[in-house]
Amino acid sequence: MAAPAQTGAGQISDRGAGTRPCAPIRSTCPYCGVGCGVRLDRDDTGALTVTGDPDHPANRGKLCSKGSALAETAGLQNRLLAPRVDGHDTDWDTALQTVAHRFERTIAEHGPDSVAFYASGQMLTEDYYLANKFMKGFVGTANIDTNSRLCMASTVAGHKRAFGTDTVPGTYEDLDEADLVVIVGSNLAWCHPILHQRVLAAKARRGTRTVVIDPRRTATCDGADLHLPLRIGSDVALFNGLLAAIYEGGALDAGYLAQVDGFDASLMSAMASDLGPTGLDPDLAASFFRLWIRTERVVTIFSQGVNQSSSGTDKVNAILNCHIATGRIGKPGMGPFSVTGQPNAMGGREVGGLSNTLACHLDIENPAHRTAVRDFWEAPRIPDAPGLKAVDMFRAVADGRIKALWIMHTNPAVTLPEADAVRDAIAACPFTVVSDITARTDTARLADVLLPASAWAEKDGTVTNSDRTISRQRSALPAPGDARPDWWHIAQVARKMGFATAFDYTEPAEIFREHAALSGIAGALGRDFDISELSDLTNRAYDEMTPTRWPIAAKRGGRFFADGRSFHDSGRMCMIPVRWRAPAARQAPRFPFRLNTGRVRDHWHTMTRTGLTPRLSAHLAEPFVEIHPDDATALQIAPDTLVELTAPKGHAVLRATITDAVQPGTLFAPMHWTAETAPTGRIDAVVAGATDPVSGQPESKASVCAARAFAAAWYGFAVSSRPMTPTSAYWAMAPSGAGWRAELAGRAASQDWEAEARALFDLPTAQAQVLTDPARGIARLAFREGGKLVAALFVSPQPVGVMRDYLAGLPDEDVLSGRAPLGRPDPGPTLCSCFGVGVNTILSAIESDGLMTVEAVGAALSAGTNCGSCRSEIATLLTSARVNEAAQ
Ligand SMILES: Nc1nc2c(c(=O)[nH]1)N[C@H]1C(S)=C(S)[C@@H](COP(=O)(O)OP(=O)(O)OC[C@H]3O[C@@H](n4cnc5c(=O)[nH]c(N)nc54)[C@H](O)[C@@H]3O)O[C@H]1N2
Ligand SMILES: Nc1nc2c(c(=O)[nH]1)N[C@H]1C(S)=C(S)[C@@H](COP(=O)(O)OP(=O)(O)OC[C@H]3O[C@@H](n4cnc5c(=O)[nH]c(N)nc54)[C@H](O)[C@@H]3O)O[C@H]1N2
Ligand code: SF4
Ligand SMILES: [Mo]
Repeated sequence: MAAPAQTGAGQISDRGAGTRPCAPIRSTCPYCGVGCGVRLDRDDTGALTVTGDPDHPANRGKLCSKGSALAETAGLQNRLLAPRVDGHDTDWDTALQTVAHRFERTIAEHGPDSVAFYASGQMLTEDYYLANKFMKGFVGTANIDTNSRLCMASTVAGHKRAFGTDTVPGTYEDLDEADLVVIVGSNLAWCHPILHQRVLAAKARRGTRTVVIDPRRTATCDGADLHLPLRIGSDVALFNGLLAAIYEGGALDAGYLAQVDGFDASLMSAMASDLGPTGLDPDLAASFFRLWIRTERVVTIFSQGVNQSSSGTDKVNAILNCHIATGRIGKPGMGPFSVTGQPNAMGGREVGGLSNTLACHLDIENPAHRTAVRDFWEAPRIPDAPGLKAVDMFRAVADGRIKALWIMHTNPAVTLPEADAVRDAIAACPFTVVSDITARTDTARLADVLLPASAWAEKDGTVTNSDRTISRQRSALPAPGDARPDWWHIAQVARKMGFATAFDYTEPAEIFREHAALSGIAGALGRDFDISELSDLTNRAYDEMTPTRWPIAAKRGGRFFADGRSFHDSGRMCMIPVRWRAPAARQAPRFPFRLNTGRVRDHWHTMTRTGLTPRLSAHLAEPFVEIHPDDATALQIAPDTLVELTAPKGHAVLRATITDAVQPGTLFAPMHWTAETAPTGRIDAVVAGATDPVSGQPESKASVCAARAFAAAWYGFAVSSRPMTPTSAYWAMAPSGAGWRAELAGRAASQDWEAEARALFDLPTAQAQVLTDPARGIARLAFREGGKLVAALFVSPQPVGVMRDYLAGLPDEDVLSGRAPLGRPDPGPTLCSCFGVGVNTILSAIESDGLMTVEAVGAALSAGTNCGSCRSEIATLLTSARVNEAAQ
């Protein structure tokens, strides 16, 4: 089978002048922090192809399912093409003047702390640097925070406590050279797929052992040597147990410890700790400890299961303590390794985008650092105390302390905890500016001023990935309409506010040079982040820059901490005594469930890009909640029905996925759905706003809620060649190859399904074929225009049992039966999105051809042979097929 097309349609014809075929351009994937290199090719029709860059050190040519589908998301669908003020398109000058004027007036009347900027780990370093310079240096407030507060803040705080700076010691090569890789609170297989494949390749090549520590059984557990399903929030107890075992097992590194502060207190705390809170079988924990103790080369990967917790910073230090105590840090094949989520989460840390950091890993509370930055920027002022952290920032918006707000490259009305309150706060804010590539987001819909941003393939800059490698993003397409890069939005507003000299940039290279020069000052002040070698890059050298990891090898051997020296004033490493605390929200009879949240394989956050492609939407097409079979039975929740979650501050309705992958009493729901795609699927409406006391990071994985069956009087499945306008109590809509598909449900059945359907599809006159059985509550309707099927609706009192993937293709056949003509099999939900292979197809091939391995499935069906992101799910199907066979 040929490789799937990776060509995006329709980008060029509407982009006007400047479009021409070009030599392959090297750039970086705009999704996760792995930071894979991509090659962008444009043919003479202007169509874009995106392939992996074989020369990039992060991925050596590979891409995961999201990266492989990039070209399909580079079109103009949903793009915001002109600035808008109060809902009306306008010119840039008017929009910029409006923003500058309102910001100036608010500052004049209420002081600089009455304005705020909410930025994003997806902004390029140049954009981010400028946002920080603008707010901290020129507006004069530290009220700039970023969605990295929801993502990396606990790691930043943990690193600073241990190392004196926010330094990630790991490199990707460590994963190739480790003998043990421990994966804590990270679904690496779905969220950092190319790194996961790297770990699996090392396993196949040299027998690397892997351990997964996650309360859920995830795709990452497949093939792991051990899975420790600890209780949510109990990691500190587990790693304290490990530290005690390290001590008892004689695995301390006395030489390294000679340069460490805090060992005795940390050990005492660890010895006083017990494994009770983890709920783990002591033998299982003991085998993990033994493996860790006897394996010198151990890398501990961690991400949101660690960070997004009210004890997130302590979890980070509990992990770091074990590596420091054994001296297993900063040497080949060993070290703690926080993997970053967003493509430029690391760059955001370098520019100091958080409200409690300055720039280049300098500290806002350090007078010498402040003076150095102020002098460098020639800034009129610089705040001497941290500003508001994300959750508090939006509380300040709600209570009126913040009166003007600029949101760039993030969608807080969906992704912050207590999202309904956040949405209402933004709506009530006297002045909100949103810079986005589309107006169709929950946040953009609330903006007073909308500024159109150039998208990923249209702009230039740099990003830094999880292992500190700085890579270029390069433009391959002209920006459509009036879209402009984010740095330009900021520079223009700053200029109009009277800061013309300080924001007199014409291109990103100038900003990058300035950032690199400032890092030299930070380096001279003893900081880790010093890329001043790059401060005199010519424009051409910047254009041609190849991936560069800091510390730049020549200077410090490319590594940190192997020598036991830290960036604390004392130069000593710090172990931090930590004690387990329960998650902030307590389970109670009214809210008996603990709610865990996270990601799915093929979607990126609020889906403004991945949601455009049918291929990526076919893997999981609607919001769902994983619930344990015992709980489902107790609550009389049947498979595929809907579940209603209620929490003190919000509620959600989601499809039930009954599975023992989650523990009894816990639920898992993904974070991706929005008012645009499934209004009751906004899971952050249910998530409480508790935060970590040190980092301010929200506890996105341990809220409490109640669950019950949603009382649906009817369920519906609809397909249409055009977007639909559902109004039912529950709906979720996704693109399909031929148009759109939607799942629907309501509390009361309609008396007139034809009228309902005509309104849903906006087909007042199309020819209808209707089959209803009011007694059984069944209705099936098909609509044709010019004889061609354009829409269909299937209604039933139970979850609708039709062949969804067949119907989604809007076949020109009699579809009222809901099934393909006899003999044509139903492929089922897509598992391999590259080759469009469904679950049923794979299962029947396993059964009929006796396939035993992922490779055999690949050889028979191609599934899993391109990006490989679905390989662990194929392995799970193979296992379950074997289990079924054994049971028969
Ligand atoms: N497909 C996809 N990939 C992505 C993203 C995306 O949206 N989609 N987003 C990117 C971003 S910004 C980020 S931050 C990363 C996030 O990457 P991950 O951190 O891997 O993703 P999550 O699914 O948020 O959470 C990881 C796991 O933490 C577990 N967990 C929950 N509570 C606990 C706990 O108390 N202890 C432990 N040990 N584990 C726990 C959850 O069960 C979950 O499996 O992914 C990046 N990559
Ligand atoms: N319950 C729960 N909540 C979570 C999490 C969780 O695990 N559970 N994870 C948290 C984490 S780790 C993260 S990182 C956040 C992510 O949450 P967000 O950052 O809020 O989500 P995104 O969908 O990535 O939002 C990015 C926005 O930028 C827009 N955009 C795309 N390209 C550009 C561009 O070039 N310029 C501009 N200006 N805009 C652009 C997109 O259209 C979109 O609206 O969510 C957090 N929220
Ligand atoms: S792993 Fe996938 S999403 Fe992450 S950077 Fe690579 S291709 Fe992009
Ligand atoms: Mo993130």
